[in-house]
Amino acid sequence: MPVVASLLMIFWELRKKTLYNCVAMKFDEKIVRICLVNPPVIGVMEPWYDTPDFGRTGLAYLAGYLRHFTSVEIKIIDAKFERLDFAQTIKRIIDFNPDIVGFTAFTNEIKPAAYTATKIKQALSSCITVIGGVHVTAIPKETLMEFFAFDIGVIGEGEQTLLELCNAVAIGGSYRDIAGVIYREEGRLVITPPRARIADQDSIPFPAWDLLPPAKTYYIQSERGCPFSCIFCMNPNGKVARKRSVSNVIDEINLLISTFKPNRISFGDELFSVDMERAKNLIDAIKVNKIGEKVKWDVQTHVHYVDYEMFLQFKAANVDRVELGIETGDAESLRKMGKGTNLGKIFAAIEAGKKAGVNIGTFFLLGQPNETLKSLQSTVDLAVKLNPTLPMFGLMTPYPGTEVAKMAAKGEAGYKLLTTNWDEYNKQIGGAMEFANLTRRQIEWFQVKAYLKVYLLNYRFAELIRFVWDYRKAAFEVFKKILFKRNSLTHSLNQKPKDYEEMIYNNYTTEKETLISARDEWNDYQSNEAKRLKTLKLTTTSKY
Ligand code: B12
Ligand code: SF4
Repeated sequence: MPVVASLLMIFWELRKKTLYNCVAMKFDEKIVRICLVNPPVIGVMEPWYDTPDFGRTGLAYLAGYLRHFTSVEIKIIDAKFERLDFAQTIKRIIDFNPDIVGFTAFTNEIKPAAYTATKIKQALSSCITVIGGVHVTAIPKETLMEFFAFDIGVIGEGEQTLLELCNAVAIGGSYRDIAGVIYREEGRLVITPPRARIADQDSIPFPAWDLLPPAKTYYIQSERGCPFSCIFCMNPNGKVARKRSVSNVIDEINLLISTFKPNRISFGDELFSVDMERAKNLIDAIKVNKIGEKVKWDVQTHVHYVDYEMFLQFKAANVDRVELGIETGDAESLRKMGKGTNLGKIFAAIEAGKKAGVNIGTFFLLGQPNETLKSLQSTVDLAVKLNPTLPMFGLMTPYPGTEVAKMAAKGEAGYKLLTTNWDEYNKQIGGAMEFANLTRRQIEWFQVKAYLKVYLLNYRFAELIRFVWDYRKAAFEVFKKILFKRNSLTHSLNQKPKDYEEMIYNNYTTEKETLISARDEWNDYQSNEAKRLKTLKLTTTSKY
């Protein structure tokens, strides 16, 4: 009997203790309110990006992850998708009264994000501002030095890091043990060890699309990463492709279709078919699930990872378009680009696609290293010969973390960096750098000529009219820039608030040298991560 009594006593004490711990957790730990923001635009130049009919995938992923693994109150404000200007965005954030505001930004979005953060800091002084996305990932120190309004930078993949940040804020803990962040402590920047990328992509919950208004298009991500190292790309997701299982992807698409009834599903994957066997299974599953009958769908991939059999499958699954990065018609540039392609592979891929009756989109990038009028001409000639359904010609832009940015900062390959005003870092009409062998005017004329020639020399007159109409806003900006001999596009950015520059300016401009060291640091991270991931057996948790 005394034994039973003692056991009961022990059990009771333990029960009290556990109960106490739970209650204490509830009292000490607050439910964090977090607002995730895609900043507004400072001018609509590319309506398909600046006033998109889709939300930002990265933010939906972060929200989906947070709510799955912890208790938080989350709001997503996608100013571009919701057509909000700065005042409206700022008001919405303030009304939500968050503990944390997390901004996402490509390079051309970093200043709008910083402006919004500055206003939030003024209104809600205890609110913690976090910046994530490719720009801060490429140049973390400079981003925090240039933009004082950001308290914390999240470097690289953000799901786990943001979760740990929220948990730290909930208990008032330190950020020191959180991998992949940069923050200020006693006036100095602290940078923690790099964050390991998530190997099992199926372990990531679906994006929280329900936190945004229903969209016409959804960008989904069936894999992250790409084995190549193109000189103009920092390959943010690393050189080892981490793939979701076919069933996991199909479940997401079916859920999107039944919940939101979109018109289009776009695969945001760097290389949709990097694993050809898996891609073929995925295309088959798309066909079996009759997805192509319910929505338009498109993918981006690489000429090395397609063949006639795959194109036939694409056709059977009713794909709307397969997009391929061609970049240039100059064989020498192709050889040095790090894309692993050549003219032979390009022709073979496009011929196979056409033979199967698939619409092909192609990306070209004008302004390759040591570009000349002759090499530009070969690119235009190639584009005319390939005659893709949708040709797209961008201008080389020295995005931080890329080899091209390093070359431009060093003045190599005929590049001259004009500015680190990130508002100019737009691929279609930006003015971030000059080319030694060509004036910007020449290269911009080539861009216009290239579009005209592909359509006119292939007798596609009606399509040209439709193309010009669809892309009239950007076409008009390019024409204005050429006619008025403008180097910059800032004159078109007419939605900038009056105090835009003054609010952001912090007496610090990112120096050219940063773009040189950034590339080297990024390369180190990429190769360490590639080594780590290659030792893991990257399998997905389920198979279709
Ligand atoms: C799909 C895509 C697009 C889509 C985006 C659609 C959508 N719904 O999101 C569209 C077609 C709109 C697009 C447009 C452009 N794009 Co784009 N795009 C991509 C691509 C292929 C994938 C991006 C993606 O969705 N990844 C999946 C999500 C899950 O990842 P993520 O967004 O990076 O977010 C993760 C982390 O970055 C981080 N994170 C991001 N934000 C935040 C915020 C917080 C608070 C935290 C904590 C973490 C965090 O956590 C997220 C989850 O892990 C990338 C290449 C790449 N691999 O990243 C290029 C890429 C991002 N694009 C690029 C560029 C240049 C552009 C354009 C500027 C092109 C142009 N016109 O000149 C436009 C810009 C549009 C604009 N808003 O101004 C460059 C950016 C380079 C740079 N330094 O800025 C990239 C890297 C391509 C490249 N190779 O150069 N793009
Ligand atoms: S193929 Fe090149 S441009 Fe495309 S994601 Fe890979 S490294 Fe970047």
